[in-house]
Amino acid sequence: MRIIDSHTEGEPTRVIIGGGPDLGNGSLRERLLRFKQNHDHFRSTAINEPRGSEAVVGALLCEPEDSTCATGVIFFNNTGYLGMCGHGAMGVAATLAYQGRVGLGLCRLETPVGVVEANLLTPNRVAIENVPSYRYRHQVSLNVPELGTIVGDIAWGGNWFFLIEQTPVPLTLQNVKPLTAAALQIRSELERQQITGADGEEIDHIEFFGPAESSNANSRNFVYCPGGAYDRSPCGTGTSAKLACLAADGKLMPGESWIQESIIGSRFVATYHVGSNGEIIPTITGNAFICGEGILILQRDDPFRNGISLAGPA
Ligand code: PYC
Repeated sequence: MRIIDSHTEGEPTRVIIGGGPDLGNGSLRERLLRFKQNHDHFRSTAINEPRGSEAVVGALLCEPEDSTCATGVIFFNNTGYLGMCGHGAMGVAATLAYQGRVGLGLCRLETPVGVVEANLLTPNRVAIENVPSYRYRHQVSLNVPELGTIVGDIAWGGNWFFLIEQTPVPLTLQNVKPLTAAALQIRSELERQQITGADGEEIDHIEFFGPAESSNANSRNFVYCPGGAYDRSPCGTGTSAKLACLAADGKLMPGESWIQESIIGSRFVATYHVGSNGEIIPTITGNAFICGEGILILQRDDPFRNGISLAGPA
C-alpha cells in the first residue's frame, strides 16, 4: 500500500495513492458501501496501530464518476467512515499538488456526500468549498446524568454535529481527557434518547466552543470525532456546521470571515454564501503540509497485519 501523509493545521491525513481495494464502478456512495462490507480490514490496516494512530484520517483515492473531478475520495478513520472531511480534503489537494497531478487553482474532489471544490492558493494553502450545510435543530436540551442539562444545536456540515456553546471545562490541551469524557457522555445520551440528524442519521461528532486565545480569532473549539480522537485542527466539517448555526442566528453575514481556532491553537478562516436551496455553502481555508511518503508493508505472519482496534464506539 503506497501512502502520502500530511497534516492540516496539526490534524493528520493519510492518502492511499496505490494498493487500495478495487471497489468497482458506480457512485461513491455505492463504492463506500462495498468498502464497508468487503474491505473493512483495509481501513484498519491503513489507520490503526501499529501503522497509524487514532488521530489519522485515511483518504482512499479512486476514479471519480464525475469527469470534472480530479479524483474521487473516500474518507475513513480508526472505527469507520466519514461522509466528508474538511481537513482531509485540504490534505488530499496538497497531496495531489505535491504529486504534480494538479497545479495551483481549482480542482474538484468527488466524495460520497457530494463534490467539493479545492482552491490551491499556494502548494500548501487550500480553500475548500464544502457541501451545502445547514442547521437542523436549534437549542436541543439534553439531560446528561454526569453533566446536567446540556443545550446544543444539531447541524450538518458534511458530517452530523452537536454544537455546544457551554463548555464543561476550559478548552485547553490539559483538559483533553475531561473534554473527551464529556463529549462521549453527550454522544451516548444522544444515542440513548434517539436524538439524530435528518433521516435518523447518527450524530457522531460533538463540538464544544469557548473564547479564542488569540485576539483576532472568533472562537476556539474542541471537536470529538467518532472513534474517540479529538480533532487537532478546527475541523472543516465542524466549522461548516458552526457557520450554518451562525448564519441561521443572523450572527454572520454572507462573505464575512469567521476565524475558528482549534484546541491546539491552529486556525481555519471560514466564509459562506447562500446556496440555491437556502443552505449555506461554506468555504474553509487552512494549511496542509506533506510530512511523509512511503509503503506500508504487511508481512504474512504478522499477527497485527490488519491493525489493532483500540477504539471506543464507532
Ligand atoms: O476536518 O472535517 C474535518 C474532520 C472531520 C473529522 C476529522 N476532521
